[in-house]
Amino acid sequence: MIDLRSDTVTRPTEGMRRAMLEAPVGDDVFGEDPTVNRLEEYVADLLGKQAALYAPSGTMTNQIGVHVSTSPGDEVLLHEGSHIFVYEAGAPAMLSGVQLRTLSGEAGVLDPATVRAAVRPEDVHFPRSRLLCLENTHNTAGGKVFPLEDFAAVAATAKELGLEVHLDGARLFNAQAATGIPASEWCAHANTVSVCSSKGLGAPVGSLLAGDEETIREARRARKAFGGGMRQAGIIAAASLYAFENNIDRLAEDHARARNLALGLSEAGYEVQEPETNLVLVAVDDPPDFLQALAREGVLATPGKPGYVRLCAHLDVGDTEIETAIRAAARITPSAIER
Ligand code: TLP
Repeated sequence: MIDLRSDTVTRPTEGMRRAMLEAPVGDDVFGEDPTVNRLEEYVADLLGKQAALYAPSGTMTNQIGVHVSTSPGDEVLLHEGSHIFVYEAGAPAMLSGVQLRTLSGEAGVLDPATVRAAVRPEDVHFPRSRLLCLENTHNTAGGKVFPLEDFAAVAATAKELGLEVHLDGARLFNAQAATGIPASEWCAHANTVSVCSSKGLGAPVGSLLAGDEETIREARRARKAFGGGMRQAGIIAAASLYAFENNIDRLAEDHARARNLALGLSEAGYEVQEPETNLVLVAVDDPPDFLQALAREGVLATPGKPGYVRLCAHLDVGDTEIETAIRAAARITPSAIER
């Protein structure tokens, strides 16, 4: 089976496993795990933030980000296709008692006018608009980069209107690899940033929330409350540290493979959205049916935005697997069937 469902399916490499085996550990709830502490410092530095907090998942770091910037009853503005809205099981309502207000925007981008129009005036009837969540790269848009200038402009509007900004940067380093712009440049416009080591960077688990020291102190409390306080977590944090140290630059290889995949699929007759990073969206009439047919041909993918399936290039697939996947998909296109 060629597994193109997600970059989350990668297995730790030899070097990563060795780093895990050799990691010095302590009790991280006491702040005594040297590997976790090193990882948090490393990532804070990488993102240009004062501090960072290690947590089990991107969902948890997003939810902690939402939690530390809001109070129950507040309103959070975010794109209608954002991961926090679509894929996090209603957690903002469950864990933070906030209301989500979804906004539209091309390719996952929100513009300043849309945000300005959505922010509520001060009035006893209205919820308080408190937080804007942005996502880069944008998953349901097909791994699109949020252009830095647009990001800075919408974040500036949010701040002017008294909102905080949270960046879901689960695949932020893909944006860095695609543009050559350091991840920290986007982070400079956000109060909190969530990044994942378990996506394209290839760690088995682990995300970090970065921000200023006071926010991260609060975040540490929220992590405990959400059940994410871990003990000798250095064992897994070592994999994340290895991922950040070794696997950022190679993301460009995934992007090249995603481009090849897109090209091969469009040559086979598919309507394919041109990838900017490692995600490829393919339009199909009946996504569940198509995914089953593709699986019968030995390739796994997932549903994408409505009417699309998503295929993902990652650390565990090489050029051969991409070629095989193209041939498998070509066998099930209507044009291939007619021939
Ligand atoms: N996304 C997963 C699925 O949940 C859809 C994937 O396969 O793409 N933010 C973004 C933008 C994400 O894409 C994801 C994972 C997360 C947050 C959540 O990360 P985890 O899975 O660690 O909770």
